Amino acid sequence: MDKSKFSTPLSLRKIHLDDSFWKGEMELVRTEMIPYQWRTLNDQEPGADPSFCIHNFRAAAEITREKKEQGDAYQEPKYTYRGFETLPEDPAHPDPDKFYGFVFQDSDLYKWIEAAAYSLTQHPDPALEQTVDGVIDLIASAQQENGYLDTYYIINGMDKIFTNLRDHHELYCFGHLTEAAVAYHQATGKDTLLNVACRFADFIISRFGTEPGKIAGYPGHEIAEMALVRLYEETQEKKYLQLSEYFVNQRGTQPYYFDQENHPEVDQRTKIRYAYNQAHLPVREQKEAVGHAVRAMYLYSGMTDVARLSGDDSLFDACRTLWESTVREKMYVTGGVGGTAMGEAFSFPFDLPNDLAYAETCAAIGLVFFARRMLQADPDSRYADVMELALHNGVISGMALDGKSFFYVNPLQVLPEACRRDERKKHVEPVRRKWFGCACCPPNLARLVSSIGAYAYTERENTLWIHLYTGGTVEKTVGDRTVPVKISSGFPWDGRVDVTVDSSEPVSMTVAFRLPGWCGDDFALTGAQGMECREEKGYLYVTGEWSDQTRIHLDFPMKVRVLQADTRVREDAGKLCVTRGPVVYCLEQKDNGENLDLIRLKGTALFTEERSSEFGSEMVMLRAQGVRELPDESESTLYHGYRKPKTEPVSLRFIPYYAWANRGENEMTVWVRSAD
Ligand code: FUB
Ligand code: ZN
Repeated sequence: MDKSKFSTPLSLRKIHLDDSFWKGEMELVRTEMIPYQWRTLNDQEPGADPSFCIHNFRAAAEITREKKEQGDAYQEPKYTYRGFETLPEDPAHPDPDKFYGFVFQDSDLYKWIEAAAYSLTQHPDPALEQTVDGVIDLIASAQQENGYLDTYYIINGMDKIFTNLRDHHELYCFGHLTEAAVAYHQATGKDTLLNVACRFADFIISRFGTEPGKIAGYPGHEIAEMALVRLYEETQEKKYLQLSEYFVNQRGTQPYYFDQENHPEVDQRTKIRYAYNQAHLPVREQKEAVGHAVRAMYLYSGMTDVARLSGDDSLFDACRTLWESTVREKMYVTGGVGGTAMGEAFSFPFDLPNDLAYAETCAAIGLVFFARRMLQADPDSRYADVMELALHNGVISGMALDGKSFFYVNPLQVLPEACRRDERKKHVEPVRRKWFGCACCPPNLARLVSSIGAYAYTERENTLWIHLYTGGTVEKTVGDRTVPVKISSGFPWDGRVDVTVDSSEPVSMTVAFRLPGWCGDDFALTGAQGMECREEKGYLYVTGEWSDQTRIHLDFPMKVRVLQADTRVREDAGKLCVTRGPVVYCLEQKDNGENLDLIRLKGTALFTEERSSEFGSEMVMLRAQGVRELPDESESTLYHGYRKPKTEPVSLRFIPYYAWANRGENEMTVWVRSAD
């Protein structure tokens, strides 16, 4: 690894976004999703599946209070398994002392706090901050004296904590707690939640490890690995990095830890599927992205962090291999990952069914985490290309344009009738839902979108990397000076970018501009006279004296690109996908009539662009001529002898994939049959 290229995201407090696209998405999170999700966490949103999240924290806080009051006299309830998801008999009248929802319900609140924290860095909001402070006090009051914090076990019985790492999610909830704590500390300087996270982390350190008497396990659902790295970076306490290293290095070693656990409550007939948890091999020996896709993405992200901070080449080699496996064999053209609903998992290489896709929103989000971390360790624009792709397609397809409903699964082809009548597609929904019993995706979207600046730019000493052309002002620290760097762009609809610096005094620095893969070498740079320009791994490094006289202009032409898949992707054989810049397009029935599979398009078709505000904010829609195969009315049988199909010309309208299903239930397809 070349440590001189390592970079870190800038503090969000130094980034002030103002572009119409991502700032618009962030505003949606701030004005709609954060208040909406707060109501759902409190079970106050009519028509949304109940969450019971705040309910559980209240119940746990009450137990913790009683325990403190009663001391040794307190009688701990004996743990009895009541199901992976527990629901009250009467949802309107939950028992105030009981735990409800999935075992990992706590994580939804932590993700919401994280989203609120990022939002506060961009838009101070005393009322929101007061709400967050209040719920942080509730969380802190639920924490046990020894630092343990997971409402599921606090309520159901502490005698079985850390006994089912494979399926229960204490370390996952800890990870989300930690991410929220760091984010809130960075946003507000307040440390109540950070102290809660540190106390829980210290308790975990006291219980985990390979020494006799300790638990030689690791998380069944990863995230603690990357969260601990953030905790280390925030507190500079090496022990947190060491715990993360331990979790990474211990995974998949023999004897398999999950075999040693007792899983009385889960299906004993199924042999443990180690790969589901990425625990089939030590991580350095893993060559293929496998198992539950969100877990995989979170693990690989944590591995990449650990590799960078420990300068571990063998670990980074494994990250590279797993990256290649993910993006060369197992990623949808939308940046979605997870080809099968069975285990919410990766399928085998090139198995990427469009209509059966899982492509969970959280998995695409995880791919963004992984990509940013790869970029931090190795600034190569191929990682940023994937990050940009996932963000503009498979991630934000997870939320409605009004921010009020969500997809968990992001298919690339939908026939609404199949969603209703085909058991194999029961995970696919033709319209977004207001909320989910398992609501991992909506608050994950909120936290990612509201921290987009941390993905757009990273820095090291006097170098600022621009990975995404998100418009705004970035306060770059150069020596003892703060230099406002202004980026103006019309991305993702317009590829022109202007960069200026607000400093009358020249400042010596480098700005590294990503050269997007989708425009190849077809870009133009002006305004860099007198600067040193050097291209490396898809970045253009412009070094020199920057001042308010500097006007860099870049033009990345956004031409329509018609893509074909690798021939090994059987599902896409003979099909085409329309893209423009980072945006993937689809056909919807609303614009193109039903039976989208009868439509054909030439790879050389000419496209016209249509700027439309039909969906609220402005988007570029695309139009092209295609043909539609006509039903042969002379035939009455299901099969008939070959006859050249009759076709009629048809004017096709493509809309951005992320905007689909915002006009009610209808057919949709990303891949269109080729007419060539
Ligand atoms: O297990 C926690 C979350 O719930 C996972 O990340 C999602 O895939 C869903 O299963
Ligand atoms: Zn999810």
